[in-house]
Amino acid sequence: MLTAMLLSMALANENAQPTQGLGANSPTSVVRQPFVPAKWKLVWADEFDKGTQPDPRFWGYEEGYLRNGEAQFYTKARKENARIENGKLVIEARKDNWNDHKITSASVTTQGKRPFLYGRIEVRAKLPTGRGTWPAIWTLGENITSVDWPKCGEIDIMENVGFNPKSVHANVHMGAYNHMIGTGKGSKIESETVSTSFHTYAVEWWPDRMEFFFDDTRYFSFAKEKDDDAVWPFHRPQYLILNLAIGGAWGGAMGIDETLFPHRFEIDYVRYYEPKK
Ligand SMILES: [Ca+2]
Repeated sequence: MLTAMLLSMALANENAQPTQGLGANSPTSVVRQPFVPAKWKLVWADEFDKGTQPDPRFWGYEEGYLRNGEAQFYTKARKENARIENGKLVIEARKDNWNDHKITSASVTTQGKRPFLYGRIEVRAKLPTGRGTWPAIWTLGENITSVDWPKCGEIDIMENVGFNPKSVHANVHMGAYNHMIGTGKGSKIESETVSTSFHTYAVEWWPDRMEFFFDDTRYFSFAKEKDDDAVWPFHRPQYLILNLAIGGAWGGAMGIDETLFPHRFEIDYVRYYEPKK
């Protein structure tokens, strides 16, 4: 259903579809700003420590070939591509020719199940690496079904591409600012250990701004200019997406190393906090 919707959107609107970061760069100050638990109240979390597959109360699946000309087929509720293992959500991209789809992977989302509006969304994860990988932690507006992309707004909490494995990207997209028209807003930070260690990727979303974190470092901020959906659609709920794409417009810009499969994107938890009053 979602596949058909996104495909029809793509056809009706050429390339106007969620395509995530694509490397915008906006000036922003980089500051150390450790998380202070006393200032926040945990209101929801998935620690991925129960069951064998993502909890269907909170998570659904995108299915099919969706966007950006990516090489993977996203499967629905297939353990080989998305499973709970050792307290982690493992999203695995495989070259397994399942149902004649050469490369399979998963994209799990909270669409219609767990909306987010303001607060801190924090995801602890270890990224895959290798040419062609494109893991992401991001959100889209729940109203995408009525207003389409980019008007629904998109928050890219983390994107990384395997041919440039040290760079962690944060971006936002909306009607007035998005990469399709060369006005994307975002920034990046460098790390040597995103594929060897777990790190925390977070956005702190306020009614007038967003701040993006890699561990204890704030490396991108985006402020609301005015009350106008074109520049700030972020007064409405968004849903979270965790996916591992292979190839595509950005991830595949330097090709795909097909000798490296399977690739694993491991997510230790998702935690959602509201600021204490
Ligand atoms: Ca966990």
